[in-house]
Amino acid sequence: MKALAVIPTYNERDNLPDLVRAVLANPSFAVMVVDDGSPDGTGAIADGLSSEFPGRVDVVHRTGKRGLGRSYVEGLQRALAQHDADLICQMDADWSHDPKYLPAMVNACTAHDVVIGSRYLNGVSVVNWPLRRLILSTFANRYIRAVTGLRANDCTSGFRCWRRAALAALPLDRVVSDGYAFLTEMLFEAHERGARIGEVPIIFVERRMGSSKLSSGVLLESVLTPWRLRLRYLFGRP
Ligand SMILES: Nc1nc2c(ncn2[C@@H]2O[C@H](COP(=O)(O)OP(=O)(O)O)[C@@H](O)[C@H]2O)c(=O)[nH]1
Ligand SMILES: [Mg+2]
Repeated sequence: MKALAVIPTYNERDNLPDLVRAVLANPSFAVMVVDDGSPDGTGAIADGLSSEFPGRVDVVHRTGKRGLGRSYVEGLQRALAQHDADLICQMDADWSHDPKYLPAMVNACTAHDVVIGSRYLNGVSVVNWPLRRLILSTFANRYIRAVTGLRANDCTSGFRCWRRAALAALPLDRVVSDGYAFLTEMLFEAHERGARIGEVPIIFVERRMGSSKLSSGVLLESVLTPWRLRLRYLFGRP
């Protein structure tokens, strides 16, 4: 089965080259980098990788307002429109989502429509996070499960592998949130459509190079989105 890894980037110059090489070490994989005009030149580095691996690295240079959710929408829509991969994965560029887990996720897609690389499947497998961030993330997941009815242990993981048809069934252009809330919203849309959601355990290691783009606006949105999703579920889409 052919697979495509969609990787959003913002200032990931030091992480991207080795990461792309590690993903492409799997012969069935191609990569799409969705760069948001990174000031550190990540976009040009991605172009270089595209020349180094002809036909295996697609690069999207976004302009205008930057955002992780917007980048995913654009990248995933393009993956469906312009690539013929059977499986479409999403992963971060900072090595927190180690490509070594991709084969297990791809395998699990034989029995599931979307497979999550999960930090909270067997207890907690997160390395190098400050305690407050760990508490925030585990609390967020309990909260999301309670409010939305999703059952996955890690609803906010950005490490996912989709069967093409399950991804194509989602109304990507109507997903309005950004950041982590975007990930919850996508999973909720899939759940509403009867997608079989699976999880594979990963050990998530906090980035060593570059910096996190987590912001308080993104956090507030994550608190409100589960309620919006639940209300929409109860009362139908406006
Ligand atoms: N295209 C794009 N990528 C982003 C943006 N913000 C973050 N990213 C990428 O999304 C991934 C996760 O971001 P990160 O800052 O590590 O978030 P954290 O892991 O939650 O701390 C990384 O690959 C980032 O480069 C953005 O606004 N646009
Ligand atoms: Mg990160």
